[in-house]
Amino acid sequence: MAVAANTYRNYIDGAWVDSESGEQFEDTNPATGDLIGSFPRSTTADTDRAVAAAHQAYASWRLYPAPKRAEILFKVAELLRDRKPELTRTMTQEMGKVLTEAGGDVQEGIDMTYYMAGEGRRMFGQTVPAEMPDKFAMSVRQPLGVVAVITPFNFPMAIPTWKLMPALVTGNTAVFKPSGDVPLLAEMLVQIFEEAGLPKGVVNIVHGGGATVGQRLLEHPDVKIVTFTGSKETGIHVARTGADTLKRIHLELGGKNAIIVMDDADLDNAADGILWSAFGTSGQRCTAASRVVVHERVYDGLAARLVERAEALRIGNGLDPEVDVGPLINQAALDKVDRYTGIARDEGAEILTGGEHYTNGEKGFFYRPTIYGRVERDMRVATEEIFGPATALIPCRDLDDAIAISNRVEYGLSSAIYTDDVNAAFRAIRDLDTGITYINAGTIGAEIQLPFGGTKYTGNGHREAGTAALDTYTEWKAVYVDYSGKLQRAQIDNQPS
Ligand code: UN1
Repeated sequence: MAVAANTYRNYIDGAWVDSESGEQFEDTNPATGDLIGSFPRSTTADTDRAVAAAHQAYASWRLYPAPKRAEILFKVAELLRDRKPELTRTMTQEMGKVLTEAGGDVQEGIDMTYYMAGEGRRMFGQTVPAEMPDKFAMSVRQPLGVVAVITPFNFPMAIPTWKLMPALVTGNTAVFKPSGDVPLLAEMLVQIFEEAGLPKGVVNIVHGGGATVGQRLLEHPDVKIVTFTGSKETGIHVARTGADTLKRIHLELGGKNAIIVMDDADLDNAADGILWSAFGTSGQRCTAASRVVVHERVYDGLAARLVERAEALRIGNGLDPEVDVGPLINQAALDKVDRYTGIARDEGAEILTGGEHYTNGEKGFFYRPTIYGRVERDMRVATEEIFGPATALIPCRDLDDAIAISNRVEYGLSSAIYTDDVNAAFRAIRDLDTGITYINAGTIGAEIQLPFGGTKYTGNGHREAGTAALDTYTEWKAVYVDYSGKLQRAQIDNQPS
């Protein structure tokens, strides 16, 4: 077939190769519609080749001393740091988030890479006393094999590094299938791995659809771990399919994160936190605040501040440094937010601001920052993930009511409370059923050295980031060394009857 100027390939077993399908899909800029490049529409056979390469590479990669694996990751971190300006700009063009946020996404990738490279010299196990004399007992972390890394569009650099870096430093190998909306950033990351000297087959990238590449990864018996960030529906399918070959499944799914604002809160500070959490990245963060649970007594004051500030946000192409809110990722995402505005209206909520497309001569997928007012706790806009620049203001009576409303949804990623009352803050920490809670800050801005993940339908109990991530990519081996030179049995077998 005829190929466009910027035609990219898969990377399998240390070589850049076309898909055997010979087909490509197009990657476009969501702010302008401009073509960014075309990428292979890979097949099951391409996926099998990548898994075979990763499987073969695992035999030697697992035996590399971890500090040596880490040296390569440190080099990757340096290359990411050196290329931060270029990666940032490309991300804004490919994904749409404004330059400062794209820079933050790249920075999170750099931080995670350094952090996990550091694990190459830690990866602590336990040594414990043994029951018998002349016996030694310890535990060590062991890798599992090939990891399928399936990533979303919203953090094109940060999320792949959250998954790839702990997987690799612990001795696993990977097949990476990035979102078809952001294949270029993924490609650039893999180029950096290659440049840093990662041995062939340790990381492979296969572009293409979930129904082909993704599905094959879920079924392939040589894939031992699947790490997936995306929707609840797909996550359930991943878990179900992976169960047939007893894979370890790590899921990072939806959110319906709430910020509570109590009547003693600093309303200006709260309004700033809400704005940033609801409309940053055009609301396309798993951690975005799509609910604000506000004490009746301060409802009007907070609503007025939010509307005024939301209307001052500048919408447009994220390459323009004056712009605060970029486009949504694609037409389907834009349609979904607009559908929810219709639902909010039908359910009897107020549309305090926004609630419509933003055009103003721009071609992209823009939606006005939107606030639904006087939302009742069980309305659909109060319970379903929207993943766009829209948030629901839900009035509440007191702290108990606020916590009950917050916990009423099926997700449990991130939560926040604005209050000056230390007792209320600690009750919220204890009772908000989420994996992350912020006090006097919005719901976004998780740091990479603490566990990231959520309760309920947000996931299946695993965590990314911090040392908790190591649990996803390793399993424990307990080791006993008997240096007595004779049969000692064990304490339980030496008891008088
Ligand atoms: C996500 O939205 O999937 O806490 C990740 C934050 C970022 C990561 C978000 N550090 O908002």
